[in-house]
Amino acid sequence: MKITGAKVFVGGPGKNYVTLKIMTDQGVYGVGDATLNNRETLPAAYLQDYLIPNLIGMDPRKSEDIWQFFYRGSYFRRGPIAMAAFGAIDMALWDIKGKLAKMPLYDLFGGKSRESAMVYAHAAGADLPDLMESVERYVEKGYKAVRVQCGIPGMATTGYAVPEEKYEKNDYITDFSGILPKTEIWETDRYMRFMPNALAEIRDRFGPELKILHDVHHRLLPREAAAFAKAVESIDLYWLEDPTPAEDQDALRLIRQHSTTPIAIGEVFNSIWECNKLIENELIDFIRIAVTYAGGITHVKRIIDLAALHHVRTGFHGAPSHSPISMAAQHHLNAWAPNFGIQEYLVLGTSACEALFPSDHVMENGMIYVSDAPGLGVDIDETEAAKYEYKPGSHPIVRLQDGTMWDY
Ligand code: CS2
Ligand code: MG
Repeated sequence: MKITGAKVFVGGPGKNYVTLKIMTDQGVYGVGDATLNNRETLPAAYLQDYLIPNLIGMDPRKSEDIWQFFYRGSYFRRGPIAMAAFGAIDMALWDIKGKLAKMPLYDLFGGKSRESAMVYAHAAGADLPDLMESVERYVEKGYKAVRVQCGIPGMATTGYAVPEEKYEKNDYITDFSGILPKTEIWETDRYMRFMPNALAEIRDRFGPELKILHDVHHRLLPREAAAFAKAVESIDLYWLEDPTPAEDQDALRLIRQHSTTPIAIGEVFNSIWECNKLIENELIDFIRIAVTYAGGITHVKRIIDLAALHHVRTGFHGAPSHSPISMAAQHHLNAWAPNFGIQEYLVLGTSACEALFPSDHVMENGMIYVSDAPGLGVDIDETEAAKYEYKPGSHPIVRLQDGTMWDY
């Protein structure tokens, strides 16, 4: 069996999805997602210029050897661009494998450990009353877990809490008016004074059952993060996410020494080597890696297995940065993983997005029901894909009041 060709599509409704389709000499094909938010043309070029020419003629069933060929063979490896490109190939090869076996991927991984997987929604508000209404709407829709982000009184910009209407329109964080980023201003002191009390009010209003999550988005120093985690301990958060940038894996020890608040980290990591110490030293509770830019199913499965040994549960990244293809890969992993925790899930379900990526994966009452179709159970409609092209855009950047550059 041989790979005979591969195509890359860039574009989509309100997003620049990067989609790979791998064709074989037996008619079976597979799809993969290489979307790297705000840097989308780079994994596309990596695939087109370097990887696809090598793929032609390879046996698509050898997904492990092909993964090793690209990872070890590229010499300058790892990093988000390469890992997104390897990840897309890997997803497409697993899709082909499932179709050949006539089995959904979760069965190839070891079968379902659960019938449905819990997701969390994003509630946000310009201020606390606004946020309460947003949470209320999700609770009414049946969500069991909600991430809460709030504009901070006195802070010049509220970008930290992306307004809910933006998700529905699927334009989330990226500003497509040009390539130059807008600036947001961050003030740690105001945040530290306001947010713990706001979280306490949310807990009071919604009671003990609701799972409450909060994303600090890498904005605190390790000592501040430890103080914050300690201050919110009695609120019983499901998790506190990215309290500090985690390039310095050892710095996370300080948070652990001061608090039992569960910590979730990993959405910007691309390999096991960026989270192995965090996991082995049991400094986090949830690993936020994504199948899209962490080398696909083959590599992420290794991370899940390492995490399972250390009581770390999965909480895969699921912002609309990812197309329904990598979300499908995560639905299969979530159905199987013995150490599944929760899945982030943002409204991807616009009708235009569903037309571009048809699938039978279902989200209902805050739970995902994985599709039983062979392989990934999601496709790309090429007629729809032809309607879109790449649109330049940018994330905002963040500065402190005095102009100091900070973490987005
Ligand atoms: C966020 C992301 O979902 C999350 O937890 O941290 O939305 C993140 O801001 C984007 O993926 C960046 O592209
Ligand atoms: Mg996050």
